[in-house]
Amino acid sequence: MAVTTSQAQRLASQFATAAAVVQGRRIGSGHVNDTFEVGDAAGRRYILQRLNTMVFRQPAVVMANIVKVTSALAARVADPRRRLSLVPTRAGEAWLAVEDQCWRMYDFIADSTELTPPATLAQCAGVGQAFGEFMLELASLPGEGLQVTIPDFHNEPHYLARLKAAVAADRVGRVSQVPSEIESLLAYETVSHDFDNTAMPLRITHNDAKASNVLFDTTTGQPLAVIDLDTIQPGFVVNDFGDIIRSCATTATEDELDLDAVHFSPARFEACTRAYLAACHSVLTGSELAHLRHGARLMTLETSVRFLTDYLEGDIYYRTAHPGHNLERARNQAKLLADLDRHWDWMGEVIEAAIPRTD
Ligand code: ADP
Ligand code: GN1
Ligand code: MG
Repeated sequence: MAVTTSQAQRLASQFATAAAVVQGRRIGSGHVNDTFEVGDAAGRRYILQRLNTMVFRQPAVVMANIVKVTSALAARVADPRRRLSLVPTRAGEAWLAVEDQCWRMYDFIADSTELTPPATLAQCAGVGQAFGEFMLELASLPGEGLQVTIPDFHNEPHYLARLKAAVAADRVGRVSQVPSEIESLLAYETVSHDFDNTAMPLRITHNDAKASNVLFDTTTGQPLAVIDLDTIQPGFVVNDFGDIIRSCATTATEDELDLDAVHFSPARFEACTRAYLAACHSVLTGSELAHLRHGARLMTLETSVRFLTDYLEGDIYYRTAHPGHNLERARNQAKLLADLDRHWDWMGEVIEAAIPRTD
């Protein structure tokens, strides 16, 4: 159900803002949630978001994870601009339930911007550094850890099975338009099963580690904070690395229509990889290091498969601007995947060379 800015502004009054909320506007490029920037009469700004409960079916569990993570970060990261901070409701809760919807508020990180996509190699490095440091901060999260909020979120065989099911059902009659797209993605089935994660530790991972989920300081150009914490749950670090690469080591955004403009960028790959490993290599195991490039391939495959599946199911999951939008994104990611694959051996060499040596 669509939500208007004035509805959001009204709901904002139920959170513990410093003064009455007097303004609001929709912002962000996310495909799933609704995000608003609101301001109060005292001139303070906040982020108000509606969690998409069709996607996040257990909002209480999502928010319990976010409370744990933001509390742990508050204890470790002194600068409030370098982490997300929840603003509680006036009743002292972490979030607001309105009918079956979940709303929550964060402090606004001023003078910051998302980069979609990063324009420079330094910005690519900033994304790698931010997610590397974020993982490191959470590696020692006390307590019993986090709960799973979306099962099978990065399970490639699961997504390929869903694509096959969507093809078989052909609910909206689109299958006949895209036989080659379906065939080329299903050809990756062996690859997606050829990934032994049994030796890798389950960690607290972000699981949506794309470039737009890092805020950069508009004055210094440095990375500030990792945001968009809804998908944080136990996972494999290689998937986060993979999403960094998918979203940064490309010459175009996910929405680029001209496939000739979509290429894997070796220089961007190298910048992200060096910065990521400089930040967090000290905690990564041999198996994780050996599988980083698998993460890049799997996350790009997964994203293409999920966009194509949503197209075949009638655009029910991602926010789209027009009927072919999911198909365009699926083709874009498939192009990137094919190009990335041509650099398979090279990626392994770069990763190996980017591991800082202590001896
Ligand atoms: P989505 O799930 O829709 O991607 P995000 O949590 O990533 O939502 O937020 C969408 C956008 O809103 C971000 O890319 C960023 O531009 C802006 N944003 C989110 N949180 C903050 C914040 N605390 N301070 C400033 N801007 C923010
Ligand atoms: C969605 O919400 P957003 O735009 O940050 C999706 C990710 C995809 C991404 C592709 C919960 O992220 O998994 O990788 O789109 N989030 C969810 O851009 O499905
Ligand atoms: Mg986001």
